Amino acid sequence: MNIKDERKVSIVIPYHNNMEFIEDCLNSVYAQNYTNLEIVLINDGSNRENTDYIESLLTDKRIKYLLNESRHGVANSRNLGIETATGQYIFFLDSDDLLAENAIALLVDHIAEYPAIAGRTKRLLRPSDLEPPVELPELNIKLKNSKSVFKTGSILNVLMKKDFILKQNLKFDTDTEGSTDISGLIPLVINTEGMPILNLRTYYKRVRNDPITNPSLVQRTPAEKARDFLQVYKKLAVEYQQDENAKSFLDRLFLNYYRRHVTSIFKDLENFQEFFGLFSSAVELMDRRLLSAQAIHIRSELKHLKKGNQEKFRKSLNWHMEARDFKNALRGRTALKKYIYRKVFLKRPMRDNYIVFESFLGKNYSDSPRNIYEYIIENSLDYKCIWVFNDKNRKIPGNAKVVKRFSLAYYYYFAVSKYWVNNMRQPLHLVKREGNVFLETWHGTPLKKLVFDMKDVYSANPRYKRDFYLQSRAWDYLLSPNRYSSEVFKSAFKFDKEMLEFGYPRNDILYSPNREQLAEEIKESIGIPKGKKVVLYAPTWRDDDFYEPGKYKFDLKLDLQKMREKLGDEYVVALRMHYFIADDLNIEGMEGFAFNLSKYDDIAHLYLISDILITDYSSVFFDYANLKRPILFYTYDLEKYRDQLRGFYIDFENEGPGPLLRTSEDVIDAIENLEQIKQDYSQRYEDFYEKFCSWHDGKSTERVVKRVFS
Ligand code: C2G
Repeated sequence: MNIKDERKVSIVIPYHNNMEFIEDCLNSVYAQNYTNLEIVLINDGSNRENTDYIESLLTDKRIKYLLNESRHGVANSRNLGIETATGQYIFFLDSDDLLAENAIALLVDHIAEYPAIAGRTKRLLRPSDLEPPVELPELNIKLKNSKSVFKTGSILNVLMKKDFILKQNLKFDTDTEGSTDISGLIPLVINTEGMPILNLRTYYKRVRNDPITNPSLVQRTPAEKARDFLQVYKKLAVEYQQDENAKSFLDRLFLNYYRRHVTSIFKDLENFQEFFGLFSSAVELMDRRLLSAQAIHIRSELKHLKKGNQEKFRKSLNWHMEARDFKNALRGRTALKKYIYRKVFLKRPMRDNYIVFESFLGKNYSDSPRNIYEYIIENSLDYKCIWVFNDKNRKIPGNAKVVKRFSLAYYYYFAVSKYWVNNMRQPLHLVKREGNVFLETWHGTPLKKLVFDMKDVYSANPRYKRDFYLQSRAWDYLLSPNRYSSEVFKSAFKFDKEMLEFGYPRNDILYSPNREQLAEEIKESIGIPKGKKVVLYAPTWRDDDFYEPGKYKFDLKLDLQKMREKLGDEYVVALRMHYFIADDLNIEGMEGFAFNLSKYDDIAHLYLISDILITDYSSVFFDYANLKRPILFYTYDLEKYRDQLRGFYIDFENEGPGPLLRTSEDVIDAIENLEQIKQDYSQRYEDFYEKFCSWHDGKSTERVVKRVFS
């Protein structure tokens, strides 16, 4: 043990029901290169399951474990931590956050004569945030005014001397759930002039990705958080009335809070009275001299609050919100269009016979929305149809109005059309009006786990779960292709409205009586040589391999050269990338054998023309199985996909209707021995068909249209 290790650091971790993150948190503590630690872990009334779990992780001798039978809140746990701690230093860590490996060593090394020191905090949204920066900056220590260090109101990532804590009687107020750090911060603010701040990352603050089922304290609603904050502010403003330093710190916290949150708190008019009262009594306590430094609209709102004049406050706030919206609208064309949408289009009358269709984010004319649309025009139903495409010059059958995605016309039609038909999620900023009917067709039977069934999301968008939840609240009907999917959708999407268990309209074509003739026509239009059989390769995307949200990479691992050598006499290959894949396939030199059909509108046509499907974890095989043709799975990254990225709903390896293959050679081999594979998998295929395809009979579209549109 070196000399500085003689000073013990007590790390205080309050814990309440969180199985997902605690292990990473504890591991980051166990891995500290500063070893003279005492880990005070307070299990604050967790349920049995979580308690068993946490207890199984307490493998380190340096742990002091305290158990509250019922929940008392974070503030109480931290106070208990202070009472229990025997170290010379105390550091608070939240149980979903992580420490950098050298965090404690750095802080202890540089605290010197100061009572406290802070490190740099990095927001943790995705695993890559844990990687060190490419160029590690040189250590740099700044002395900062403690009022500005604590302007966020958080006590995390601060190492404090225990004797200072005891002398100042530093304690956290336990009256509220949230905003409890503030009471503990005040002694630090008023008794330390300057405080050292390190420029190196010591703390990773996790931004949880599931605020719906597992919200953190900061993910509660704006109203819940504001109630706590205002209560804390008022109590402390009275307590520290005579202490100018503390009072000015509190008033600044209040003003910042007001400026940042007032519009979201008052957006919900139901709470107007309550919050008017709460803010009025808070403003009463604030030092009036601070008003002069505020922007004119904030000043006038605060004055009306102070005088208790509701009408004038309401007017000022409305003006504030209108001005803010208008200012935002001037940021650019997109913002302006959204502004016109909200202020003008949404006020136009709704048209009961308008339907807006969109498939795969406007990329193509396909999938169930297409079948529903074609049924409507073929049966001359009295609707005006609007199709959304990225390309405004798209030509499609019938006389639908074509609008470019995110154009002004797009917003107009979304505002006035009663019906919306979409196979994906709609943008969050589209507002569902009273009377709107949203038919969500979705786009496949799930093999890979979805949304709320996914443990954690290593995707490009850390707000995925929250967004998904908000978007799916707008869906009135959700199509289901089989009973199994109905169950999954209920749990994965938390969908509790009407499930249309009619099979997928997109698969009707696979039961068409003239499907042979259709296939010939399609082959000819694509230019597939006559007499050649077609192998369709349609893999899915990888959650962790992207350029930016919605733009994913794909590395073609199928050896086309070898395939041509071995199979070229009999077959051609149709390559069909997932619509998220941004990489263009390079098939130079493969002309006549490989066809890149990634941009082809509807994959159902490609099913019709193919003799074999190769896929991986894509839902395409659930649809393809309707044709009862052979399916091969090219699953070169099975373990990673199954165990790290997604997880599966079914025992794919034992239930799938075809073999799982690891290499291009295996794939070629399987194609050369297709008859054997058909025989080997015939029973499995039948069972699979029964479970996933049997609702299909070519009449799904009719059933859907009759239910939703008449
Ligand atoms: N698709 C396609 N070409 C591919 C892959 C998929 O045209 N190479 C289309 C198919 O219609 C498929 C749909 O996109 O059914 C969904 O694709 P998936 O690979 O299953 O992936 P994802 O978009 O993540 O859909 O519940 C459905 C899925 O689990 C989620």
